[in-house]
Amino acid sequence: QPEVVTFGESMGLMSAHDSRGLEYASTLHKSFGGAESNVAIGIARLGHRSGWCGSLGQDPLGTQIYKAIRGEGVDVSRALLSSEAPTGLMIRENAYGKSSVYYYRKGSAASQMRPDQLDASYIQSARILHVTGITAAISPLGLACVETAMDIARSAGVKVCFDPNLRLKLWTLEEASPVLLRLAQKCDYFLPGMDELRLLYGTEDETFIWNELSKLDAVSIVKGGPDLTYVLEHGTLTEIPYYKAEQVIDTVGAGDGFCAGFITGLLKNYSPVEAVRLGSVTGSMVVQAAGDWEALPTSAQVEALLNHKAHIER
Ligand code: KDG
Repeated sequence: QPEVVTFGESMGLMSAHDSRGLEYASTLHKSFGGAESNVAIGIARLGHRSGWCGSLGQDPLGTQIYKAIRGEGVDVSRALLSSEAPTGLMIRENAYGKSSVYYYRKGSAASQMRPDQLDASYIQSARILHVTGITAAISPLGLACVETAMDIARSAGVKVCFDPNLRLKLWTLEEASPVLLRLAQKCDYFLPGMDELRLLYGTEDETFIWNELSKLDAVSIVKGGPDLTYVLEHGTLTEIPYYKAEQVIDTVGAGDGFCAGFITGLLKNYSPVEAVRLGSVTGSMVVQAAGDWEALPTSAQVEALLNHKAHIER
């Protein structure tokens, strides 16, 4: 039985490595991504039991993703393989110094997942449910799944972590902000970035933002940029410097790596502030290699880094 349950859309991820962008690339690198499966993989690598129960298409991309997530030690016993809809796809390019992603996920299996397909007892027997605003953005059914899962968890005393993960290529800010701010009221740990909060609350005024956050039941963990994370808990604001990455290769997935470390800290009964410290170490390790989840560290790698163990090359 997993300690953490999560679900959301995992998709094929193709990356174009031509500096002129996707239009000119003749080959693509194939992997997969998905914020929630990234978090589930991160938690499993850190030695805790996670379960991912999203929906994939019964197609080559879907079966590859299913096997890869399972191969990482994540429980996929409740994951769905739909014969009616395909696995979603995203293509990333890095052109002229700018990274962009193109989504091909309308009508995907994940966007058609229904709340009645969630196994309530699976969620109820976890310690933590982790959900993100991406699932809320992909379809009305996705939003219904998120709200249903949050309600199931909260009424069973399961803690809810919510990362708004604002994706303006999936919905407009006008659509997203009332929904994401409503979901923020239903969680125990709210994990936005300050940049997202400025957009969601429609203001640059941080005093106003902190005041709004203090009205939530949740502990807010706010990523304040590359150097700093804030924890707002019962009206007390703590600033935690971000663990510095040795080199930055690919920042995508850093937020998920942070969530994986933070949630693992909660499972170890750390305080939110201590859990954020672990999250900042795992988040900073993810950016040191390419890929959304490939560089998520194991607990041994985290320990070696924190204990300054010398690297033996051969
Ligand atoms: O957080 C990384 C994710 O953005 C990525 O893996 C893909 O879930 C994803 C999305 O919808 O953008």
